[in-house]
Amino acid sequence: MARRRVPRAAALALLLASATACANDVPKADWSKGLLPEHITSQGDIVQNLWNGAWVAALATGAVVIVLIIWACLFHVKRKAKAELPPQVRYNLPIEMLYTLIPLVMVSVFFFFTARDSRDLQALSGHPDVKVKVEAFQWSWRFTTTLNGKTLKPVVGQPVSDYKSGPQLVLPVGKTVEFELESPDVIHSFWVPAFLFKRDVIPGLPKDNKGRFFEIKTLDKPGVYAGRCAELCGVDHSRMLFSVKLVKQAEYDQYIATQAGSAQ
Ligand SMILES: [Cu+2]
Repeated sequence: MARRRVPRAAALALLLASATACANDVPKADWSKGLLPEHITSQGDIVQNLWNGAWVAALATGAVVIVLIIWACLFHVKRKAKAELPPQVRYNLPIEMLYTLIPLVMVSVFFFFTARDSRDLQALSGHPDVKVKVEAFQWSWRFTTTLNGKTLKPVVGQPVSDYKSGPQLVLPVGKTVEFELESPDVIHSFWVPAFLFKRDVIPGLPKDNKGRFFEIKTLDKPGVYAGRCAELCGVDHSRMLFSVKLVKQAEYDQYIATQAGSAQ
């Protein structure tokens, strides 16, 4: 029996190793951020705060409920000697109003913060520093950058198994970027986990539909960040990978200069 266990353990180790090798584009979940990955946009601050607040509220509610359960178990058990019913509280108006009002207040508080934050996350300044048109197709991405009235040559990708070899969108730090999403075929979803945000790319949305647009302000966190399609869109959906590279302004100017020859 002992002899059979060794290969099984080895096989499990191999499986785990290959599973983690596939998942190299998954950002590290950070306990200090409530298991969210580190974010690279100022909109990410909003999401992080909403997430933290929701956890605090949920844990506080949980704590109150657990204390009430323990209190009821300890001090309101039916004594064996007394067979009669304890005092009943049916049709007790104040208590029934309390049952209704407390959840109503809790849901309203959640609703208020969610509505306020989704409004802020969808806000468009109308004058972004950089505009990026994102075309999602089966099964990759085409990024077309426009800044200062100039449109650069599109970056077009193809299905890949490593996000680093997928199409790369280069963006400057500390700038506002407006995204416009378009799909010629099926529904995709544009997801950069480090944005703490994703948006479905729905074919056939009218040109002025707000669902096509969103805006971010990049933080000063240069690096290469993974992106993917988050809506099952066909056979090569899982290979619809790309990357976002955040660079300092000087490096971005250089990048633009190398693209200038091909600018339209
Ligand atoms: Cu897709």
